Amino acid sequence: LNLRRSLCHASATNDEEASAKAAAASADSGGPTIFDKIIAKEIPSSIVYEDEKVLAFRDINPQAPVHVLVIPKFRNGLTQLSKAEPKHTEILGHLLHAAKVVAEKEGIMDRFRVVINNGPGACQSVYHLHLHVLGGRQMKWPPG
Ligand code: TR5
Repeated sequence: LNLRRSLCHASATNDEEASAKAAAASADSGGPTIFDKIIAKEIPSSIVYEDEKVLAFRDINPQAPVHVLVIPKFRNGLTQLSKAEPKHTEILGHLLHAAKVVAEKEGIMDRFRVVINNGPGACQSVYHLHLHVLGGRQMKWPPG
């Protein structure tokens, strides 16, 4: 776990972010996450797009000039993509479409990447499904 922490947190911008991630990194508890407070607007975020089903807001620790998270407002068991069931197909499609709308709004339609980290081994740190929309620089491959 320590190795995983250092692999996943090497780019953390400050101690607060690193410790928030460390606290969340180990498991999918099914409990509330920081994103519930962002959805409830108890914690401010920089909102890029919002509709009745999804919220898109800027990542606090951006990995590219454009780094937006797209999340379902109602988690409905979708702590991570590996929990997806047939009942989730509509919201999963809605999230992907919202990612495209975000790319359009941000002016990166011809050069963006959508990422879902699933589980500790993929550096997932918040257990509320989210799509990362990244762009505004040359995106490299493989992503690492
Ligand atoms: O590592 P995964 O894929 O789970 O992505 C979680 C993302 O949430 C990371 O890129 C974090 O930088 C981001 N994050 C974490 C917090 C946060 C945030 N983005 C916006 N606002 C945030 N607040 C207020 N608090 C966080 N702990």
